[in-house]
Amino acid sequence: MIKYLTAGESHGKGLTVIISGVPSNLEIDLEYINKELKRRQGGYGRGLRMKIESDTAEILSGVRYGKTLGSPISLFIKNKDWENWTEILSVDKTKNKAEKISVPRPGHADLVGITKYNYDDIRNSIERSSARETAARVAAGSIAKMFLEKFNIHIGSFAESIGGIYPDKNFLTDLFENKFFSTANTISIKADKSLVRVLNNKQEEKIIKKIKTAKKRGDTLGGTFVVVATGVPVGLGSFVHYDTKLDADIAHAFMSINAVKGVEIGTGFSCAEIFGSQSHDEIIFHNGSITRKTNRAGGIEGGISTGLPIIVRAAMKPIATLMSPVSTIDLSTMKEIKARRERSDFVAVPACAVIGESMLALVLANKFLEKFGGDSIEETKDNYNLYVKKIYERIKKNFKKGK
Ligand code: EPS
Repeated sequence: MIKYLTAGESHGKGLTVIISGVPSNLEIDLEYINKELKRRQGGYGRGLRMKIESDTAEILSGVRYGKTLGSPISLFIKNKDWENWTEILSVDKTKNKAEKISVPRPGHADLVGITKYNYDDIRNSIERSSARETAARVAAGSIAKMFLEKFNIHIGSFAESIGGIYPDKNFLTDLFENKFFSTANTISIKADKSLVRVLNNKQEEKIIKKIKTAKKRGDTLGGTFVVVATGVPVGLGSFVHYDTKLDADIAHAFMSINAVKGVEIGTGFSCAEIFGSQSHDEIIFHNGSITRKTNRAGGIEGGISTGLPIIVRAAMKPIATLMSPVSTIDLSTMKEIKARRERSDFVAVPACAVIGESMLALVLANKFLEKFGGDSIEETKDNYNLYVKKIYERIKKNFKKGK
């Protein structure tokens, strides 16, 4: 099964990720990985760092002649900005001459980090808690995506709202009514063209205006985003135990993205306000298969995928670094002071949605391999094809009248 580990500081030499459990003979396209990394860097309202970096991955192991070997795949993404931080981020003890930071930013990991790890410099908290780490996750996620695409599973995303500005037409309702698209990547094709990853031009204009206002105020904004996966077969995850549930893994994966404060699957919180009869998806037999009329459950029932699109919605809080900072204390004097300004983004919701795609891909690839196994992609395909072929045959046989 898929496991991955990232390492690297925001202004260190670079980011490393090792991903294990990918079957052999999966074709790896470096261009695909780099395209995903570029998508993560986009969005109106990003900070100056994104002008310095043009993230690309180097594959260090696990791939030969463009195909996976089944061994751990390691990737390295160089931090171009490292050149400007060699002294401050030096691993060498004798070179550590950086001025210590003692003023923690509210909303960031600064204070909890120094408290927990007994650091004597907030810089140590800043480096690893930075969302820069998500570049490594996207590199791993793009391998998971390439794997899933072999089974016609596609993942896409859009920003639903930024700074409270929603579109006039709620695309989510269409998603719940099963009306919106054929494959999830068509959502991304549209969203990729927007400066803020939205699906509506009028909304985009309003959002850009609001981001400009935020910049002028020295302020930041958050928002909500939606990630969708199509082509997911029925049967990933399980209800047998708390740690086997697909929705639990997805919630965990999304909550682990920097600045995410809420996750919903399907109608999420809003289903708590309506009758059951308005909430549950009626089961139908359509075109020779069992499906649902609607998809308010977001593609998961009882911790198991239903075969309908997986719909995840998440909320990102506003970036913690403010150019017009709020109050905090200086830990060297314990006196009140305005928080430090650090170079940062004003808005990163579009990037967060792209990261969400990778997180969902990693969860689904893991659950897919948990179910179908296979040391080579050919073996996984055989197992998967047999399962798909037999699903309805088995149900029909098991429920045959008079059996
Ligand atoms: C980020 C890199 C960071 C920030 C941002 C995301 O670069 P720097 O700190 O050098 O400007 O732009 O990080 C944060 C918003 C944060 O709160 O840590 C990236 O690569 O995505």
